[in-house]
Amino acid sequence: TILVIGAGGQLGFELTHELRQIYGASNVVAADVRLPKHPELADAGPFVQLDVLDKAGLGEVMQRYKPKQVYHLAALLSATAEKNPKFGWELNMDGLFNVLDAAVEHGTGRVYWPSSIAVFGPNTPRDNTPQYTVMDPGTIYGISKQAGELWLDWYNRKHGLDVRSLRYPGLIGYKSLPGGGTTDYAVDIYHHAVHGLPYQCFLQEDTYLPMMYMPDALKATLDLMHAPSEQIKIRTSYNLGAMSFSPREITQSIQQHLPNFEVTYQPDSRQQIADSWPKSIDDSRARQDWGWTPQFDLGAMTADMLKHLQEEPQYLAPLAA
Ligand code: VAH
Repeated sequence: TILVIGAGGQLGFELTHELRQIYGASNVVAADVRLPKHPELADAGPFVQLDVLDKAGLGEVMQRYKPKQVYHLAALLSATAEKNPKFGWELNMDGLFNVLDAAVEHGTGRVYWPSSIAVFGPNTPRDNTPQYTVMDPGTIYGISKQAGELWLDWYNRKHGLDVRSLRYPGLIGYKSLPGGGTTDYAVDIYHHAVHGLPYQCFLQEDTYLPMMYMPDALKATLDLMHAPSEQIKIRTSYNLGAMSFSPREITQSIQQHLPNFEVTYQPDSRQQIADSWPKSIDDSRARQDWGWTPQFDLGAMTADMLKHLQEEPQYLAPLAA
């Protein structure tokens, strides 16, 4: 059995779907603190309501399902955690400790926990950011991810726990909406374009950020989790890259398909967060250690996103005109 904690989130929903395809729906337990907004989550396979801060509740789920693998994805993302810093720290850290301790107690084979480019900060070299470098994250989310990475490595060394992690760039997919991130504009913009609505972007048009299409993020996660343990040389978290683009460039790629689509720029507090993050990532260690290669560039992502959102309106966000 595989347990996905935070299965209702942007990544969790897609990862649960993918894992159920590979391992069989009944072998993948979806857990989330909120009842599913996507009916598929509970219809296609087992679902449990779980607050990862509830140690006893987590213990019961671990006892009941004895998962061989746990994907712990529950967290507050960058923008949300800045508005709720203490809860952001509590959920991101105490939630991680509860999962790590439960995994050691129940002898879980492998534990996955996502990190982020948010671990880098204003003094980190921003172009082709190396695996090992200055990291001075300025957001609570980034601080929690940096601390969490070091705890993963510690649990690996002290308890032999097979923990694995990736520093995701901004993730973009059509099946699920992001929740409170700084890179969410790159998802929202497609929904507005398909609705035929103009989009007001909360970042400046020349804000370059590392980004990745969801199929690539899922491939990287599963490639990492399926690699033999001896190939995983980094037990904090691997840099992971695919492409970088700015709001102007993603707008132009959409206008190739929808020429009348218009975007205006109204930077908000998320601009400062974006300006503290890398513009591009050196992920040579992921390529070297476990064979990472991305498939999607901006053009391919835009064509695929627009096609799915136009042909499968159930995924289209309901937007006020
Ligand atoms: C966020 N989407 O914006 C997340 C991610 C790199 C960005 O960590 O907070």
